[in-house]
Amino acid sequence: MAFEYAPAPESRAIVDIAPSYGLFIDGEFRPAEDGKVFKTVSPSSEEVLSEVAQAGQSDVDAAVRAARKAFEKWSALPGSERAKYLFRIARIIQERSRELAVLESLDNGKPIRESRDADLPLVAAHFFYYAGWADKLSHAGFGQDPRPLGVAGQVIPWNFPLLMLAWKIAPALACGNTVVLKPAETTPLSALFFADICRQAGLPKGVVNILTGDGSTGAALVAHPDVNKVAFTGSTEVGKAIARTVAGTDKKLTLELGGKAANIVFDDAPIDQAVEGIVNGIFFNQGHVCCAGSRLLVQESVQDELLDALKRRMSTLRVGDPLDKNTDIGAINSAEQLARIKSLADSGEAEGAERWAPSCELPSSGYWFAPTLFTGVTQAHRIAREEIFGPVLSVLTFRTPAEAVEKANNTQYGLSAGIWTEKGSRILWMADKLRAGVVWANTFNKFDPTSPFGGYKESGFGREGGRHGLEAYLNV
Ligand code: TAP
Repeated sequence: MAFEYAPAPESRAIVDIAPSYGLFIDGEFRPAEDGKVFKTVSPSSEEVLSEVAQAGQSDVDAAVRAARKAFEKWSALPGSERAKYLFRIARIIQERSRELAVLESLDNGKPIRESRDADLPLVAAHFFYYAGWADKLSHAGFGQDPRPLGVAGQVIPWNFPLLMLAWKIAPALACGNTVVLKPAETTPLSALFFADICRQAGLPKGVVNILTGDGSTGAALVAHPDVNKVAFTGSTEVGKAIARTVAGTDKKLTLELGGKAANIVFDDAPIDQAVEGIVNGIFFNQGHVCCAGSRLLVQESVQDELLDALKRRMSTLRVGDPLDKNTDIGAINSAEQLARIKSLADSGEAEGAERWAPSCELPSSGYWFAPTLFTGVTQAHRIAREEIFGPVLSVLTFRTPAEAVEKANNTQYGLSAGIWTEKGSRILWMADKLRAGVVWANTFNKFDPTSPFGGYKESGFGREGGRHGLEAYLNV
């Protein structure tokens, strides 16, 4: 039986969403030059939240011009002055974090517990962290006089809208660059609220420009001849197209693309702890996570015990209203993404894997997918090879550590991996052998602004976060 979706009214009142928003160019909100707009919809209710300007080529030109003009003064400011603006932005984000968390949950569909306790604290932490670097760049190990690159064109996805914005904008500004950022079409609102925060912080005009729009806006931005640096997070397919656009130019490029992480459980791992890590690894943010632990590799001898415990735990997960603090799994971000998840899950069954999901009621409107696991998965199955980007776990088994490494590395991707074992020496041996940018041991999905993040193989190149994250925005 489906139930009617009723958003928690008291949380909804915390955020004031305007009926329409313009582009943020040169410190002002303005309509697109050709007047085009698109609607942004809440994936949990299908309610239209607002109408947003769709930037065309002339708007991209205007934003890049504004960023170029602002670059002259911004890059000449002492680092300690740039730091003051970044600290101010970080503090305003903290002050407005309840409002931003509700906004993010409405526009993206993620549970409020995650936007409140994970996304927003990390967003503020990122600005604090890079504010601290702004006056210490000559001590960052990149020579005595590292220089900013100029105008950064940044394109981000919908899974962590404000956090991906922070990963891109904070290091760029700390290093003295100016920015034109395009958020994803389905989650434009938190970037527009961030534009308002830039004004509140008194950030000079043109240092940050926000262009809402679809893929064509992103394509025009990365191809713009006066952009010096391109930073992209999203699908491997679009990342490859961007790499082709940028090839042969002097633009610096970083790509954060897809993943198909192995979460590897050995027979000596504490089962309850591992189950929590598996659940967090694949069901956090509805599985819309590039480093999601979407392939569970379990040692054959503990397979039955682990799967029993995992199914029991999955049966307790609550799917539903993102604004309800008891919700574990929110809405799938868009109808398109839901269709993609359904089609890949169907392929799992068609190819002979066994599908299991706890019985759970899904709301009657909005986009939803129950937490699902597949057993009897082989490495040839599409659900073991392709990024599903949804709450779907594929279970494979192994007998020896060498076999676990071989299976974990048998993917086009190389973003992250998890290991669950009591043996420290095995953790170190595995971490050395796994071709993944991040390897978590006895934990998963742990993020910190001080720690560099990025991939091997088709998961992209360049690092974001930490001291390494500065290099992408400096001439070193
Ligand atoms: P993408 O299409 O790659 O979208 C990412 C960003 O790039 C969005 O802002 C998008 O705009 C923009 N974009 C689209 N086409 C572009 C182009 N030709 N040039 C420049 N920018 C362009 O990802 P998606 O459609 O949101 O998701 C598709 C799949 O990508 C997912 O199923 C998932 O597997 C993967 N994905 C991975 C990640 C990470 S973090 N690795 C994040 C998101 C998605 P619009 O939103 O307006 O199209």
